[in-house]
Amino acid sequence: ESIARFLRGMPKAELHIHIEGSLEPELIFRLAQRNGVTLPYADVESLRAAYAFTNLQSFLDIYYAGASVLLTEDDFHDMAWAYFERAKADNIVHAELFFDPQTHTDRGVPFATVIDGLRRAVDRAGRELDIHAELILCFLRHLSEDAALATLEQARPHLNKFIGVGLDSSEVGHPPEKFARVFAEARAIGLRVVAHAGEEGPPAYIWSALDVLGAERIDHGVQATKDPLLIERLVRERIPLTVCPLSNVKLCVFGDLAQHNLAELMDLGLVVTINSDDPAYFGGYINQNFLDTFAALNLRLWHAKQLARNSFEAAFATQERKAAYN
Ligand code: ES4
Ligand code: ZN
Repeated sequence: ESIARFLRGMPKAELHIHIEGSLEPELIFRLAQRNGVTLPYADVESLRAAYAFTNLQSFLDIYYAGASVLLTEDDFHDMAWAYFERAKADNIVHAELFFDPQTHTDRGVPFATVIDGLRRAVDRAGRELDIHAELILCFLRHLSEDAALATLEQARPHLNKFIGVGLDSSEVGHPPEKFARVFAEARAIGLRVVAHAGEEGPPAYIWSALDVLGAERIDHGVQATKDPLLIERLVRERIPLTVCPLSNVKLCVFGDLAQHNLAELMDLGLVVTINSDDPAYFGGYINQNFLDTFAALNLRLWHAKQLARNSFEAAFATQERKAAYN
């Protein structure tokens, strides 16, 4: 119907996409073959059949296995380019891509191979698709802060190639405070700061992402509704939440989309955005997230317009660029 057509066609920014989570099973197998990597799955169908998750960790185990086929600069380019072609089809005009260098450097892939392959696709997307994209380096929170500090050192020669840092991977048991020093260092360099918080973890992790890490946006943040004082803070400071509805259902944060609190968060006055997180694993790209969420929660045209506006407000872009988007 008409709302669906509006959602598909409206220009939007995507602010929460793990580029390794855009690796489709077909591309995983093609890269495995190209690189002589053996996968613990016989074919695309049996890999896809393993995509039945019960929580964040059950997903991450398979997500890191999938990323093991990425070895060369071309592999990183091809992965990101496939995402940009999907993004164009969904009318994304601005995208901020998370990447997880430690997943690759810990396998012996040089940092430069990862970021140069991704940058080649980012620059090409600007030229050929008119999509403005940026990279955000995420530290893996299940690893040590020293490992994160070493990664930031490896990134220093490449500071012109990414705009910020984030924090992802296994949340519970790895609070933001664990990474206080590395985020202080990143802020001192002038990098933008985001963090996953309140996906499975408690509201206290959202507080410390803000107060200890200096996060300017919260990735997920859906647990915030458990803490009215925190909601008040997020509203007052216009801290955006990058919400990923299909992800939350696939990882059993909500029983189904009808139970998702996205509409409640919007009604409370939060700057909410809709994003795809790991689209190859969670059942769809950004427009699928919009369409399914709007159907399940019976959202209206004003929600659509608000969500698009929010995505540009929350973006790390110059005021000039944002004005051109709106
Ligand atoms: C992730 Cl859904 C999610 N949560 C935390 N870390 C991640 N890395 C990739 N996807
Ligand atoms: Zn995420």
